[in-house]
Amino acid sequence: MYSELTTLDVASDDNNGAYHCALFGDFDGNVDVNVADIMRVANHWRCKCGGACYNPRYDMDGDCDIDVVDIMKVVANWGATCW
Ligand SMILES: [Ca+2]
Ligand SMILES: [Ca+2]
Ligand SMILES: [Ca+2]
Repeated sequence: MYSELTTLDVASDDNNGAYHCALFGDFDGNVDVNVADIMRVANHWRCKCGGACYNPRYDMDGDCDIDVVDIMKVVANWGATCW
C-alpha cells in the first residue's frame, strides 16, 4: 500500500494530524527514512538539471545534480521517524 504513495503529502490536513511532520529524506511518505528512500535517490544518481531523470525533489543540496552528497544527506537522516 505504501508503495503506491508517490507524493510526499505530510502537510495535508486530511489525515487528522497523523503525519504532520515533514520528514527530511522520506521520499515514499511512509514516515521513516530507510533503504527504500535511499534507493529512490540512488535511482537518480548523476542526473543533472535539464536531464530527463532529474527531479529537484532528490537534489537535497540544490546544486542542480544528484550525487553522493545528496545521498549522504538522506543517509544522515537514516532511521528518523515521525511516530
Ligand atoms: Ca520512507
Ligand atoms: Ca545535489
Ligand atoms: Ca552535487
